[in-house]
Amino acid sequence: MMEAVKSSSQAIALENRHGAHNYHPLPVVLSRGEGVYVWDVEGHKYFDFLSAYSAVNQGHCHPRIIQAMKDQAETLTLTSRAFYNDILGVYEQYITEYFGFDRVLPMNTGAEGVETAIKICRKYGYEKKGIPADEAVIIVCDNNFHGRTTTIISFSNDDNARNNFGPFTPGFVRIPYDDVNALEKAIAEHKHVVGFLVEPIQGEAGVYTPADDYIPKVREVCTRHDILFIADEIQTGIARTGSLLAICGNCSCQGPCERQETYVRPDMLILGKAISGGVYPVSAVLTDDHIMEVIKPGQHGSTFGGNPLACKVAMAALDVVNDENLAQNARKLGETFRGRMEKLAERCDLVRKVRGKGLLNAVVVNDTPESSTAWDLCVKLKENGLLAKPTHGNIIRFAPPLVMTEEQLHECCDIIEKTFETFKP
Ligand code: IF1
Repeated sequence: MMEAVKSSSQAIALENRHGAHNYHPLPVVLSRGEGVYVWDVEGHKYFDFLSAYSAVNQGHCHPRIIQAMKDQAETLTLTSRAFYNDILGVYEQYITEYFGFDRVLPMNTGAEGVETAIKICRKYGYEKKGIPADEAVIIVCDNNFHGRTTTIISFSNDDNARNNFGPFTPGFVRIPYDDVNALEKAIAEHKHVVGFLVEPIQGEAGVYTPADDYIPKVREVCTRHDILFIADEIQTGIARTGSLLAICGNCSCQGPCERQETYVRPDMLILGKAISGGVYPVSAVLTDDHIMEVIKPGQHGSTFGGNPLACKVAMAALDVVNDENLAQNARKLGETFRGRMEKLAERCDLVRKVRGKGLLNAVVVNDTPESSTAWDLCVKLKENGLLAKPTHGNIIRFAPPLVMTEEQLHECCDIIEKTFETFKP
């Protein structure tokens, strides 16, 4: 058994020597997490304002989720789908009722969930709509982020994510985000459109929140043209934006949604990240019988997909979302956060713009995307006890765990304001 590291610098040296350099982390080495806090190897305490890219919505090491994991881990972790087990069916009923769909296909990572949705959508087009073989087209948006598999980066316009990974998967058309006319036009111009894959808020692009009527109009257009509306809620779902799902609009129901008038129901819903509270890789594609039935035995799956451990963890994590009213807390604290950041913008030139929904927010720093200002600000924030990281260039994403209290949020705003107002480039 290898020895634990004794210092942050030792941990960094080990990663630099033995690991792929596929990330450029902030210079902090975390060794413990609890609720909204994380600690580094030397014992310094920080507020976590990234939540592992919105996977730790329920807070680090939530006791109910950890206990569920421990109990199942001591019982049965993985059977593969070669056999039944006594947990998967219970989970499938739980999650389909929780989100209001007939069926779920359980996977592990978000990208696997997106790939699964793409495969189901294409197969539905061929087998139910008579689209000619290999002619299916799925429409996506500029500046999308849906994962990093070869097919998914095939429809990315982020050079960093796709350069030198070709050849790419065909069958995708990209249109401007938040532009329903562009969707209509793409449908008119391409004969065999089978689906539209979209993030209700574009996270990695810099927390772009579209017009309030964008998603409802997408729903209307997809219905009118009999095209599957596929919502990628991997980052925006699970209460992050102040309702159970970002496509819930402004209702604050804790789900399962009573189909309030502001709820827009997609044909396929893709979930990941906080579906497990960041404790275990869990993703899911939810849809209805007439779509999911195109998948027959042996046509899709994965070794770990729907394993008993994942199912137990996910049920506990989703219980926490409901029982602790995380969507309502995210909505309330998000308004407080944006209010304070907007006041900061009035007195601090460094803040160009604040945007977001619930506790998925971003501050656009008043400098060029090529500048290191956003990064330098995040290093200062770390020194002041708060961890956040730029998305692209000059945009800092602020996304704390949804269990944060009002008092803790104000303490974090104090840190952010102090850091911005004393920043020396
Ligand atoms: C990284 C951020 C990126 C996602 C949406 C699918 C996936 C993600 C809307 C894939 C994953 C993660 C991946 C991670 C950084 C983070 C991220 F936006 F959340 F910040 F990259 F854009 N759909 N997002 O956000 O899920 O396979 O990762 O489980 O790759 O650097 P995954």
